[in-house]
Amino acid sequence: MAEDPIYTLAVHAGGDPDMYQGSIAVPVYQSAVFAFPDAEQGAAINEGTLPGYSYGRKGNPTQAALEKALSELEGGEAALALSSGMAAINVTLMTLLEPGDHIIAARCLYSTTDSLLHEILVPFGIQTARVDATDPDNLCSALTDKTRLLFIETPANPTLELIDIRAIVQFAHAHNLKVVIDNTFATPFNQRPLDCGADVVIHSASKYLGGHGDVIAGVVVSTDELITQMRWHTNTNLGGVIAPGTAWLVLRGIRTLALRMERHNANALAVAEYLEGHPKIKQVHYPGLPSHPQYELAQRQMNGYGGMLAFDVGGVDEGRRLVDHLKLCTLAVSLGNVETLIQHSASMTHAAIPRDRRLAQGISDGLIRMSVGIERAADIISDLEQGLAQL
Ligand code: LCS
Repeated sequence: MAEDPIYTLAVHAGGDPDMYQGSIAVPVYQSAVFAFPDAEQGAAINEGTLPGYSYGRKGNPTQAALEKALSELEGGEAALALSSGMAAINVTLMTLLEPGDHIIAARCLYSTTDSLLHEILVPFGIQTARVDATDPDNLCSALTDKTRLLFIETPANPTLELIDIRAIVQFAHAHNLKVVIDNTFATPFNQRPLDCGADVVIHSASKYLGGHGDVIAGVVVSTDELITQMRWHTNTNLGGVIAPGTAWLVLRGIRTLALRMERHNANALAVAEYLEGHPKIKQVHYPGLPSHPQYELAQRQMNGYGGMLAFDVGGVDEGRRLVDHLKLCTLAVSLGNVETLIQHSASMTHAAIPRDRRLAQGISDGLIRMSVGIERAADIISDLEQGLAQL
């Protein structure tokens, strides 16, 4: 793994001291608007046919540096950085869909993505079918003549369910559908969906890319053609632009992505193995454990298994009691911070989903989701040990 080019790429991608008067850190271009050289070039820059900057909603040099870094890390042609992960999902869907269209999505998704699909998009004439996409054969039964895209998280939030990207790409492309993968949990350190044939990769950059829990940001990586459409058409109208200072923080976070992910991966595996041996834990969900039902797929599809895991302590009461007794692990939603964060999905991130639908997604009452940080693994484990002793 230490031989992976991403170790060098993460440190240098998007930077170019020659472009910024020798500045090794990309400067924060805190400017809302850019002067045109003349009328003819101004008109061309403004409509995106000539490289350059016009108005901050369409781009900014700090944002461009972040986008270049992300497209290189994910192996895409281009990227668009946005104000949040949800903005990235919205811009993608609004670019690829029109009223009357149909989406097939995996059964387990981040709860706000779930409500976007089932509440916000429905009045605009877009319907979504949810399927257990762990078996690609299930996609067939959900297909309609209006289906335009497949939307997948792998690993999924919060159950760590995996989807075989190559298998769903094969199905999708045979039916002329686009494949959109939310790669937030894995990061390009652990998984590169575009290399597996996916059309669009999305991130909540609020998580591992930023890495320090101090930004809300998002990104889409895809082809030049799609990103151009998203930047100059969809997002120019939607307005989910990333702030220059936020773009700078995400780029700064990316510089240590490889090192952080290496440590997140190692710590999460150690915590998962500890939990699996604990008598009060019913089940541990971690793609790096041989007990994960898709362990073989994880080995094929991922370079590392990530910093996220989930485990079941039985019921809602046990779940809430455990998180209340932890001292080092911070009780908070979100994920991908350097600190270990822990939360009870049924009463927190996924509380908005009705119980029967939540259970059908594999999110049991006692499911605890943990974003394992980069602290000393033994300290995280001893905090869990004392917390579990209270149950
Ligand atoms: N995609 C995934 C997989 C996510 O986990 C999240 C946020 C988003 C998209 C949305 O990104 P945002 O707009 O927040 O940047 N996940 C959260 C979670 O599990 N707890 O709090 C936020």
